[in-house]
Amino acid sequence: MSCYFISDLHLETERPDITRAFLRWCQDLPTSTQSLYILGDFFEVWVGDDYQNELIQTIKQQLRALSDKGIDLAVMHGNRDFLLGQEFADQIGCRMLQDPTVETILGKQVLLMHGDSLCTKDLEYMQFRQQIRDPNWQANFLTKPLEERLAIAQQLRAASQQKNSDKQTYLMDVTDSEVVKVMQDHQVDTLIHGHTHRPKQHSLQVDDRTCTRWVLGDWHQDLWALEFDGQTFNPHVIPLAQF
Ligand SMILES: [Mn+2]
Repeated sequence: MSCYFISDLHLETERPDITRAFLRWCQDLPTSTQSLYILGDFFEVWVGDDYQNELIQTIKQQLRALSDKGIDLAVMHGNRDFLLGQEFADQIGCRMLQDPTVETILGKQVLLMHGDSLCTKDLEYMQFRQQIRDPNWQANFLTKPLEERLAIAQQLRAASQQKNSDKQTYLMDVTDSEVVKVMQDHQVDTLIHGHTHRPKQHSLQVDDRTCTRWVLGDWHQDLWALEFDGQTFNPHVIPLAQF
């Protein structure tokens, strides 16, 4: 029996290779799979549950097939798909997770996050994050016509790409002291997050405990999934070209 963790697929129509790899990976999941945790930025953009296209339909059908098989599906917002809502959750049969969330997974307490809230050195982004996570801002955005929402999303994405290309790399990674703080606050020895696209297993000291921070990989070039079997964590990394 295993649980899997993925994030940062950034699914979009322009990258059919990522969709293809994800669909195949889902179909190949062992029947004994207990849970699938999707820790944010699953979609490159999400402008509301009322927006439909072929990609969204295909992905929703696949996720529904997993939950129908009895796999526990849990989805957390990322900084791109933070508008995934209850309608989406009901359609695919998943739980929406708060960021952060502590879950007991196969007997182990694990802290789950998307990861953007750990990048506290990027003050400009933290301010932007506060704005877009504000329920009033979100409610207001969702009342706008679909065309307008798509146009705004397009602008935000272009602005973010421009900013990130100018940004110094230290701003794009987590703040170490913030990691220690969240692990103290939640009294866990394992943290799993994505967002930074810097996949790695980190070992760190929190008070007198040796802790582990797993950073999930993005799917830009490789399929990237972390498996936990109740004892050990195993990353699965497969080049997208193989699909
Ligand atoms: Mn992200």
